[in-house]
Amino acid sequence: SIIEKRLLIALNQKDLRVLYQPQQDLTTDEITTVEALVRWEDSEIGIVPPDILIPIAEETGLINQIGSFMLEKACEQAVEWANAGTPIRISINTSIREFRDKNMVDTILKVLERTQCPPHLLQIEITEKFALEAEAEESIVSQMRKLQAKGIKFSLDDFGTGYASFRYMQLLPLEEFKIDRSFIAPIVYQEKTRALVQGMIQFGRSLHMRVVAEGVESEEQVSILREAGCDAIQGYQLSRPKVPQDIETLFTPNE
Ligand code: G
Ligand code: G
Ligand code: MN
Ligand code: NA
Repeated sequence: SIIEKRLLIALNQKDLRVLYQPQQDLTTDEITTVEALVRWEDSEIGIVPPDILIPIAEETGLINQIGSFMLEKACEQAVEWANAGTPIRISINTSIREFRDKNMVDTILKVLERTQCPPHLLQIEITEKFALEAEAEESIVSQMRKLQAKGIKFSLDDFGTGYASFRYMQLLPLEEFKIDRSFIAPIVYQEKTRALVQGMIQFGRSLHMRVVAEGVESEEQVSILREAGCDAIQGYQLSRPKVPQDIETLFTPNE
């Protein structure tokens, strides 16, 4: 397809951009983590939003190249911020398909080494939207363990929307999960969803996992989440995804 052809060109020219969306820790109010989000505006076909880009990249196998590009950019950015006295963790999105690449662990470790990025500044989000084939489970878990042993953290994205939320939670070595924004939107006015979110947070606490609420858009939502013991928030209430220079102003310098 035309999109596939243009995407290949864009990847070869490194003509994709990365925006960063901060997360605020609710105990310290500090920004400790930012999520890296891919953006693509092609000179011929215009803006291709991630919702269209990512599925096409998955079908065509170009998702691995997007993953490498994002990883490299994120590591370079993490090093730049760390050198400036603000060691912020960067969380990148991956598709479960990227783990089918048997070289994934090596690729990640090489990029960390080349960029001199401390592994603890990298987090990898795995979305639970995609079904995990039984025969792939063992391999994914072992790849994750290898990376985890180096200090890389794993987060389960879009929690609550997949086919097997609890299965993923049981199986995968995860430090964190992110409550999908479809659960956060109604917490102020829908008692049932509020109870569900409070339950998810308690569940995270009993598993000693960090719980992040996504899509937080109002101060009322922040209060409910804070009260419920949620660890961190991400969403338009705090900041939209932005270019690095525009979110640096939110960081607290470490002296
Ligand atoms: O930023 P937002 O609309 O822009 O992202 C839409 C979707 O695209 C989200 O589900 C997000 O996880 C996904 N996404 C954004 N960037 C990346 C990326 O670099 N890799 C993968 N696999 N998914 C991404
Ligand atoms: O699935 P993932 O969490 O990676 O998706 C991130 C997506 O959510 C991005 O498209 C980002 O632009 C979007 N997003 C981030 N914060 C908000 C928010 O407060 N409200 C809404 N509606 N979308 C958000
Ligand atoms: Mn995400
Ligand atoms: Na999500």
